[in-house]
Amino acid sequence: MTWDTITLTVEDGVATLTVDRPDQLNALTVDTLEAIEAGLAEAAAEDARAVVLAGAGEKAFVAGADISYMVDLSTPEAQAYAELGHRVADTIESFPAPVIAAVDGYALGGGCELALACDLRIAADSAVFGQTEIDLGIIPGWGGTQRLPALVGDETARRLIFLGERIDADAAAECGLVGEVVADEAFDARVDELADTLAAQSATAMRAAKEALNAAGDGPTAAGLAVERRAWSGLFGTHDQREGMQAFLEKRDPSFE
Ligand code: DAK
Repeated sequence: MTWDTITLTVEDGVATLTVDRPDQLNALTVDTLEAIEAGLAEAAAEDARAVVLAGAGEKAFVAGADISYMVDLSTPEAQAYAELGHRVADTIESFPAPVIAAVDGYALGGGCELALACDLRIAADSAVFGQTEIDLGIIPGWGGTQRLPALVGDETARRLIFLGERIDADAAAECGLVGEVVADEAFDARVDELADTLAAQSATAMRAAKEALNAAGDGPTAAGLAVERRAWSGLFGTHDQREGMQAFLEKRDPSFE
């Protein structure tokens, strides 16, 4: 199968799914989210024993949801987009093998949330993380309000979400957002090694371990995710959402109410 916005390879049990819109820093459109969903289904059909999620190009893992797509969304359209996004996150979380976010470059907004939905996060030392939605007059809408505090604690999650701070890979490791930081030049080899190691384990035990860990209770709850979806969609059509996104597209600072 081929898609315009992702590539998928499966080799020796390792599926590598690469978001492939480097000119837009791999920002996520509806097409991209649908392609990720289809790519994961294909990886499962090929019995992948580990999945690597990556971004094409030198600059970004994923620089967020596509702002030019979101700028004019109405609340019902935002709701439909949110449903799709949450379905993709569910697909990652319920994938029957571990999924690694290989973060090389920017992981901002929805890009950071995409990484949060994965089982493990590994970062190149030039990676940059952030839940920067507040700068656009919105909030994380793809599980960030639920998964981030579970990983980094409530105080740090509030700082990241309220301030839209961008943090480097070492700071991300320090707060528990990533498990491992690797020098840029050694990054691809280390990602391969980690994926191969996971793929060499018992797939049955791995699936059981993932299922049990997912049920441990410190992950996102359905109720929490529903509150987030509602709050996120409700911001579409507000002055600040329109202004925040228009300002990004016009490369100027926003003027919020
Ligand atoms: N959307 C659309 N285009 C983007 C983009 C984005 N998120 N990020 C970058 N681009 C585009 C830029 O507009 C530019 O396009 P041209 O001007 O060349 O046409 C091109 O990529 C290169 O970017 P820059 O010229 O800005 O490159 P710089 O190196 O100067 O800066 C940057 C890189 C990553 C610091 C900067 O591009 C930036 O700040 N980008 C925006 C990052 C951001 O705010 N991300 C959060 C977006 S809000 C959900 C799904 C997702 C979400 C929520 C819900 N569901 C489905 C429920 C999340 C929302 C978000 O992610």
